[in-house]
Amino acid sequence: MRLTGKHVVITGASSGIGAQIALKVAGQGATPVMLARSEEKLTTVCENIKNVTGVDALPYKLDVSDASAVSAVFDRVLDRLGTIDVLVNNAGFGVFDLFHEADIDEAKRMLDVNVLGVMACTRKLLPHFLVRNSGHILNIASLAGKVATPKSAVYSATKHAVVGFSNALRLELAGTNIYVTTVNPGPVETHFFGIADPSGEYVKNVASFMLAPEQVAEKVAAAIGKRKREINVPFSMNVGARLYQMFPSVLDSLVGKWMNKK
Ligand code: NJP
Repeated sequence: MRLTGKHVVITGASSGIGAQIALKVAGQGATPVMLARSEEKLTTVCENIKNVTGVDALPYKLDVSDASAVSAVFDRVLDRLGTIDVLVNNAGFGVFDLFHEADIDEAKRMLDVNVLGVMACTRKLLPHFLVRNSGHILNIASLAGKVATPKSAVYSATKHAVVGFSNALRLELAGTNIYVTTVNPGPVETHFFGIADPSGEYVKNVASFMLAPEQVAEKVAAAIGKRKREINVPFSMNVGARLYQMFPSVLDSLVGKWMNKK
């Protein structure tokens, strides 16, 4: 019960990786505070957590792209619990398309949720963490935030932004007991692909790399309370990402076509 008594706020907790993180931290004694737009899905996930762990997770309806709603919901959570120990910025979505066919309103929506949503939640909670000189922010970015691939220009841009934002924040907080961890998964089997890849083509092409959301959640839960810079999974894709960052031109010409899986 490593996380007993901890209050862990998770955005995008109504399905996929967020729901699994909630289950894992509840299993380690924490109270998950579950944020998402769908109250119905949140209720189902909270019932499952109660059945499996006996923990009462706390659901709150929130669209993270609405900064004033973020502020109001975090105030309500703080009024109720007094403290928040951990923030997992997980809410996000992707749309895979060629940029010349992209809908710019959809691009804006992706930036609003994936980037400004992360910033709004972090900005709201950071003063609370600073007063207590304690806290952990875990941002679910992506290996797409390290290596951009075709048909994900906007999605990759949002995740590069999350990685850059997290890196700067970590340096700003270096003299404190507030940790910033970036989580960069490859493909994970969740509802994400219902929006990102309705044809199923990408999912088929990356089947051998596909992670279960439980695997990512396990690593996230294990990192809580530790000064860990990044979680990069799966191992094979992380090796590829590191090589890419060292030799981008070489890899563009050698495996650029192979990287086009969408
Ligand atoms: O996807 P999914 P994942 N405000 O669709 C919520 C990243 N990632 O678990 O609002 C608040 O099952 C939505 O809830 P609802 C990915 O970019 C994934 O895979 O009720 N919440 C749901 O709970 C994302 O950042 C893969 O519809 C909002 C959750 O977000 C994170 O992992 C690979 C919201 C999405 O759950 C979790 O995605 C990778 C809003 N405006 C990174 N909009 C992957 N799956 O392959 C959505 O590298 N949500």
